[in-house]
Formats: sequence, structure tokens, C-alpha cells
Amino acid sequence: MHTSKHRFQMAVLAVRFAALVAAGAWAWAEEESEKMLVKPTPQQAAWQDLEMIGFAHFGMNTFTDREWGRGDEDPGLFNPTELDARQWVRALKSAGIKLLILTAKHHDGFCLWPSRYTEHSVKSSPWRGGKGDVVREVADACRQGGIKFGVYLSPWDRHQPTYGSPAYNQFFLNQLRELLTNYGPIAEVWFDGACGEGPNGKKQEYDWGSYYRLVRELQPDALIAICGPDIRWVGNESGVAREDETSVQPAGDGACRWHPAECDVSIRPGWFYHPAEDQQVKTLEQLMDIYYQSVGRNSVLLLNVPPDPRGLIHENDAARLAEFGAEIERRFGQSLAETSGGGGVVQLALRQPAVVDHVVIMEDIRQGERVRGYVVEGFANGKWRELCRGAVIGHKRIHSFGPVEVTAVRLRCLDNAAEPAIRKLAVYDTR
Ligand code: FUL
Repeated sequence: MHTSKHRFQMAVLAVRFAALVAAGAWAWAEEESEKMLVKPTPQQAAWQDLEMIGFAHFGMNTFTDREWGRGDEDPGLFNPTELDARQWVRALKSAGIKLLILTAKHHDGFCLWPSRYTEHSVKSSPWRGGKGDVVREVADACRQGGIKFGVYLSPWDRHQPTYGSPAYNQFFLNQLRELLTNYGPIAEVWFDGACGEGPNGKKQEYDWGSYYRLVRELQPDALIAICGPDIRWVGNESGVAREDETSVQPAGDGACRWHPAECDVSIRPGWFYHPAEDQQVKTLEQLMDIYYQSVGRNSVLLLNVPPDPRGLIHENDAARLAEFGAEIERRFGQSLAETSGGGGVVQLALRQPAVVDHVVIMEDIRQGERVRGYVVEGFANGKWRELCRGAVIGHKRIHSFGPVEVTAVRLRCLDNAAEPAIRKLAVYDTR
């Protein structure tokens, strides 16, 4: 017979058991959601850390004053008089750029390196007596300057007679092999989406699978961008990401994959240099707006700065790059206070009341994008008030707001996929 005391003990045990099951289920669910989180490859995470990349559109169009060459240009026109890739690298580095992508071949098919597979290249030009190699000079200058190097190789080729036939895929692979074996480490391979007709009026069926396999084989650390699996085109050419740009993208079948956005934009109206645009270099204010809307929105900025026919970055562009780098440094070089942490609330106490007008938040994206909604609040006059809010943080979010004096700042997660991992919460007074 059960005594009432015995019944009570049984009930206590049952409750304890239920609690254990619930805790176990919760831990299991946590573990499952951790496993479900999409994460970057180490190469993607390192790439997102670069934040700013340079693009150099240089080639036949630089000498014909065009944006898209036809493919029938005379290689004799290519003749930069003062080409100095170290000057490019210096100018780009002054803006804080950490990788440079060069148009090794644009749609006109003219190659900036002496490819064995075509005569339509620097070797048929008067530049350096036909012995020059722009890809080599730029790759070397990047290495010497301590920045990474990448290549743009246009699949669309308006010169190559085999374009539009299966033979072109082999030609393209041969060129890719040259670029990926002869110039040291390649950090990014940029495959443009433009695909027009060839000289024979035919459209090419690109064999993307074999292009990707070759990149993986020869440069396993290189990221394949745009028409590629590693980096996504943001969808416009103005350097602007969405408010809550996420690297977690649908991959079909309801699955998701890590596919971070890259925001390409030119410092001038055109991608290539045109003397008529010397006075149309973007202003510092425009560049800062772009910075906030790309780097500040969990994306990487790809800023094109086209060298001129001398083979130099024009003085106006070089000056603007230096101003841009200095302004980023002035605003964000030194925070008033910063911290990192996990959990639903990350708090930052200030040593004394201070005016803040910017908040920078970073997640440790190696652990995925965990936050799905957040608010940042400042403590003033005895209460917390909202400074800014958003949904996605990702690698970096920059928020600016009117100056306000606070004694503490906190990040409160409103929704998250797993335990938040905040790499940085920092406040600034940029006035
Ligand atoms: C586009 C190209 O057609 C432009 O000429 C430029 O190279 C830009 C970055 O990509 O699709």
C-alpha cells in the first residue's frame, strides 16, 4: 500500500524526471540548431575580414576610350608609357584596401599576360618591346606591398574565333591554368556574368563545372566570385547592399549555404578610365555613403579604380583614395569603448558619460550568423533608450545616429538562431 508520504516522494521524482527530460530535450535542440547553422569556409571568413577590395579595370579599352571593346582592336594600341603597379598598390592601400583584382582579360579578349593560346595579348603590343606582362607586374607589386591578388577573366571573349563552340571551353581552361599557375597565390577569381555573342554570332555554353574544378585543383584557397559558388554579386553596381544583407542564402531544396555579398562600384562613372571623367571621381561623401552601405551592411566593398593610359592611377583618384582611408581611420580608428561576449545581452560600460554617434557590431561569423533581430540601447538619465536596431549583424554592421550622451550601451538580441557570439560591440564619437 502506498502511504501518502510515499505518494508525495513519487510525485517529486516524477517532476524531477520530467525536468531532466525537458532540460535534455532543450540541450539536444540547442545542439541540433548549432548543427543546422550554416557556416563559412575558413577562406570565406578570411575574405569577409578584408572588408575592402580594389578592382583595376585596365586593358585595351584604356587606350580606345571604350567600356566594351569589340575584339578587333589592334594590339599595337596597347602602350602604357609609365606603367607602375607599385603606384597602384600604394594608392589602394592608402584607402585600406587589402586585395586587388585585375582584369587580366575583359570582353574584348585582349590578354594582359603573354598567353600561349592567343596572339591577342601584350606580347603583340609595343609595350616593353612585346616582353611585358601586366599580370606579373601587378601580382608582384601586390605581394611586395603586402596585399592579396586576384584575377578577373571574362568568359565572354569577343576576339577568340572558337567562342561559341565546345573548343572555347578548352581555350578558357588553358588561360585559367596559366593565370592560376604562374603568378603565385590567387585570392579571388572573378567570373563576370556578361555573356554576349561571339565573332561567329554564336553564344557560348560555359562549362562552369570544369572551370570551378580547375580553380579548386590549382588554387584551393581562391574564392570564386559572381558566377561562382563562394561569393555572391550584391545585385547592383552602385556599391549598395540591403539593410539586412545576410550571407545565408537559399541553395535550393529548402537548404541554405554561406554565400556572402560583394558590392562592386567604380570610383568614376565608367569601369575603364576615360579622360572626360577626370572631374567625376566620386566625392569623399559619396565614398563614405558607399562604405556605410556595403561594409556597414555585412558585405565586402569592391571598389574599382581604373588606371589611365600612362599605366598610373590618376592623381585625382589617388588623392581621393587617401582621403577615404584617412576618413575611415578618423571615424573608426579608435573606439570610445568596446567589448565582445555571448548571450542575449552584451553590455558596454563607459568610464565616464560620453557622447556617441556610431555603433559598430560584429558577430564571430565563423560560428555562423546567429542573431536574427537586435536592438542597441544607450543608458542616459536613469533609463535605457533605443539607439538603433536591425535583424542581421553578420561580419559587421555600422549604425550612425544623432549624437547622444550615455554612460553605458547594450546590445539586446531579440531573436537568435543559437547562442549569440558577438566579436565586437564598439561605440564611437565621430564628430
Ligand atoms: C560587367 C562588365 O560587363 C563590365 O564591363 C565590368 O567589367 C563589370 C564589373 O562587370 O558585367
